[in-house]
Amino acid sequence: MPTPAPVTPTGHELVVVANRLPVDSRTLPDGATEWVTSPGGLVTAMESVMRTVDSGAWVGWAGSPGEAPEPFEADGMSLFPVALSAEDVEKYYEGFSNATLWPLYHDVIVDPEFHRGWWDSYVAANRRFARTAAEVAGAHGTVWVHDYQLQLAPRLIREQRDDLRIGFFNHIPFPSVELFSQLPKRTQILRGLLGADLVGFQRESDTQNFLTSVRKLLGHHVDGQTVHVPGIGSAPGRQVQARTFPISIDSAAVSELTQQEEIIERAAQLRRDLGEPRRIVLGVDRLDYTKGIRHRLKAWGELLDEGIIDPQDTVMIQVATPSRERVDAYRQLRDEVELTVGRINGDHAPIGRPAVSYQHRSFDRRDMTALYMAADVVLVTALRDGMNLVAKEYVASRPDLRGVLVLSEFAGAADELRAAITVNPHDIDALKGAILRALEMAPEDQEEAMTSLRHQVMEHDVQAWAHSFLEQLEQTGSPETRQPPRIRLSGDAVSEPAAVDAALQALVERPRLLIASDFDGVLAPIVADRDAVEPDQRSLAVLRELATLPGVSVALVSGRALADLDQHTSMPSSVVLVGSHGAEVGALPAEMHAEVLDSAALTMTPERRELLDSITLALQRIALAHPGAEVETKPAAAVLHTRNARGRGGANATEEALELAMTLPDVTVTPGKEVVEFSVVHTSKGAAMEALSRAYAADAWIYLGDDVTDETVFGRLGEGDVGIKVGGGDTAASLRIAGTDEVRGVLEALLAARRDRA
Ligand code: ADQ
Repeated sequence: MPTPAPVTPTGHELVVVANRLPVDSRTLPDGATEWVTSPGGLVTAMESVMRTVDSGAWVGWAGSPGEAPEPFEADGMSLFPVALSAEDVEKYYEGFSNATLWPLYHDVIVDPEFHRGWWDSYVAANRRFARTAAEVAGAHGTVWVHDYQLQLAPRLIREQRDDLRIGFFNHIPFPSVELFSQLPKRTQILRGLLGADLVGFQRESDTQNFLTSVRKLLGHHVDGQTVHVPGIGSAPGRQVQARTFPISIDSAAVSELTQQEEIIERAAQLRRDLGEPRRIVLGVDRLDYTKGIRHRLKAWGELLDEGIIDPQDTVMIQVATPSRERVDAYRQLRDEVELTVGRINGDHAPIGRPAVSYQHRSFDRRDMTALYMAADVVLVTALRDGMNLVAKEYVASRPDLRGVLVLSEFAGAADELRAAITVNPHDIDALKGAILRALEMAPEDQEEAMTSLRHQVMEHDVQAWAHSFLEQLEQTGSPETRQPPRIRLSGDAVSEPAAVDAALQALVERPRLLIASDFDGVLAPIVADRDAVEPDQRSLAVLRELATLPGVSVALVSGRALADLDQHTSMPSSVVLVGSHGAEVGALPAEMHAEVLDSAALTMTPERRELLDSITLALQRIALAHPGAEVETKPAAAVLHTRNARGRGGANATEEALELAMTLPDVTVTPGKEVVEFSVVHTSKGAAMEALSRAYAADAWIYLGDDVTDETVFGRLGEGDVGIKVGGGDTAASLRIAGTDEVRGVLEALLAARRDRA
């Protein structure tokens, strides 16, 4: 590769975000650094996709701890290195990614470890990847985030760049909800993933597991493969798709290698080196406990012990690539595997030749192909595996239609490679039986099975995989399906009185009517001291009166805590009070409870209580540093008020609070007028109105509001509903009036018209 040319971060059309950059560094004799492309399947897939866009970028770690190198160009792609300190490598990568998530997602083959410090580092590292991605992606570009190390990145990117299409692909399995529920930060992870427009998995069962977790743990509505993520604060609701995209390999390139004279010769040499055995059985894996290497060796050892396999004519090669050698479980596995191989060889190897040839190192592509060509049987006995590319590489390496694949039913590849001999690797007898069946398979049966397997692998290659994911993302993440906030009125010109009148007249004709209003700025003028608020008593009296009319229900929907709202309005029990932007609901008729309250999104779990305490503390620190700023606490939220802060203090405090928000993936942050609310339950005024209107079976509703948080209600206006914005500013409401005096007028007109109708 040529000397790296520095690049400047300009808008890239397609940005891949993965833990690793597709390059490794090499130090030259003169001390300079050279970058060499690392030839993984993902790199190959992306190369073909990157050729179809004007400018592609890759964000990832360059592989050594410490400062990140400057961005550089490689193979027509701009590479943007992300820095990971030695501590990040220990906690984010080896810790939370590989000692917590990896075992949990692979069905707890070993016990997942959990440490709170690891989580903090995982959040911080995800934020760093997300920030770089948000910086380098062009307007309305596409970002594709890869794998379990970066599950928070989709949401963190969206918080900075709502114009982007964001996709996520999980290369490893997604566990059942029962297992996933063990993860202490499970809801944060789900919310992180739901920042994407499209979330992709290897197997259909992974997709279903994810959807079930979203439904059960977040309470979101799931319709087929679509998750309906409710609107948060002023952000509108979104739809997220979950789909299955089984990954593959560059099949044609592998198949092509098998035609090269030099590689054919390497395969023949390999057989000679092993003493021309009649049969060679091969295993190729990263040295990982998920790959079932111990089970395979156990079966092999027993077949030798029982004399069923003769080591004089049958040899096993086990390639075990060094992997994650600083993680305890991996060190232990290596010891066990090497001990077992040593025992088998000690007991059975003929002099000068191994019974198991064990290779603990990396090979280049050409050597790997030669190994596949020489192997009569390949054993893929993973206890759990997202896909397993070795299975597909073996098939692509056999255009001669010879060879047999033994494949674990717990590898994703088993869904597609139906003509393989499938096996449950936990059942050692079944595994021994499968190995023997493979060794004894007649050439014509091998040919039939291999023809079918090749059909699958050659047609569905990694390029097709990448293109189909990106095509689906393009449809899913299109602005039309994203439901951007609709602006019906701009500026501050008020509506014609006749238009307001006509809307009210049409509304009162509906049999069941819901009348709802915000409090501050609508029923009471905004004042500096929130406790000294003076509501318009006539407006409140009219609302009480409306609540007595047949077919009319009345609700007050406010950002204030419920108790606070109650104190300032003194409403009778016939008026429903909704506080904390929908998170607190006052007394309700019993039959409405299920509809309005019984939602997982609203439950105050111990986890959420703990989170709220830490947020309150952090906000109090910010308020202390900016005199005049204050923190209000509510049952499910903490609020920073900056109205009375001096000079730039308010703006600075808000900025610090929003910065804090970035570190809290499981919090709904709602900025309002000189106020930022952090809620640990997930709702909005709009969601509350929707639930109330459904519970009342209202034929239509009217809502009056002045704040940005009221836009979550106006965004839900349906046919026949009336939304009235009080005061200036862009709004999705259909009508605008000037202030609290006009609100009184509207309420009085409603009362008179509804009475007339009665
Ligand atoms: P891995 O767990 O790494 O990948 P796998 O799919 O088998 O597992 O890919 C391993 C790759 O490394 C293969 O391409 C193989 O040829 C290569 N390899 C193995 N040993 C090697 C050696 N000694 N020298 C050189 N190359 C070697 C994760 C998931 C999988 C999923 C992939 C892709 O765990 O389930 O299939 O991502 O999504």
